[in-house]
Amino acid sequence: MRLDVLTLFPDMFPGYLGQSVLSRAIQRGLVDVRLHNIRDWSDDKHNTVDDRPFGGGPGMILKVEPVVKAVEAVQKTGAEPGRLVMLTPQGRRLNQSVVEELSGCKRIVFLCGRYEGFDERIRTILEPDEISIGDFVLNGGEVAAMVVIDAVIRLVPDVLGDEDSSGADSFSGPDRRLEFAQYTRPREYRGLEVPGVLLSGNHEEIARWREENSEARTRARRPDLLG
Ligand code: 6GU
Repeated sequence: MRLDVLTLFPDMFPGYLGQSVLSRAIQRGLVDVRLHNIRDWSDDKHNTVDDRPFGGGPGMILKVEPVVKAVEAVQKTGAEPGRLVMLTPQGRRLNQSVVEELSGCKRIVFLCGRYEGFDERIRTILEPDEISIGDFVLNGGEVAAMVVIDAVIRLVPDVLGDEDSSGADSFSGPDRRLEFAQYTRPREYRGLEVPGVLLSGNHEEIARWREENSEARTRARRPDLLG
């Protein structure tokens, strides 16, 4: 899978990309991530990418020319333009269904905003798939792009080993429930014991316990998921 990120702050990404699951996926050639600085497509002598809003108001707005040029130039490289995802609190809310949908793309181009927002004509011209990671405001789309990348990459074939496959994750599978409680050694800690059934070796009973535990937790914590 090819991922391109357009941002004013490309340096926010390498630390995150260089660790754990994602760094292994990149090293194994399963994911190819390219970072692009939108400022490289500004054509005035001060490399301006933002300006004050017409009509007044606080903050700065990302300018239409450098952003449109940057996106079009990046989409022209590579075998296909790919899906353009704009990170903004006004987008559709990210959930595991959206993640699954994106994981089917061969290429995704992420457009991260900063400041108070994008010139509206960027939306009109580029018609991006706008995504929000929740009903709160971040300082920019960069962390949101990392969230989307992290969630999508888990679903790319072979990125996770069998050891930590994504099939049993919370929100995965047809029923979209929370995952059951898990335990590892020791069997007892501060008087708290691991449920005996998990030590029984009876796989049928273990499966039933997990099913019930998953349902009970979902009912207690996220009844909205049960419909
Ligand atoms: Cl995608 N961007 C920003 N700036 N804030 C957000 C967001 C995105 N999703 C939730 N809040």
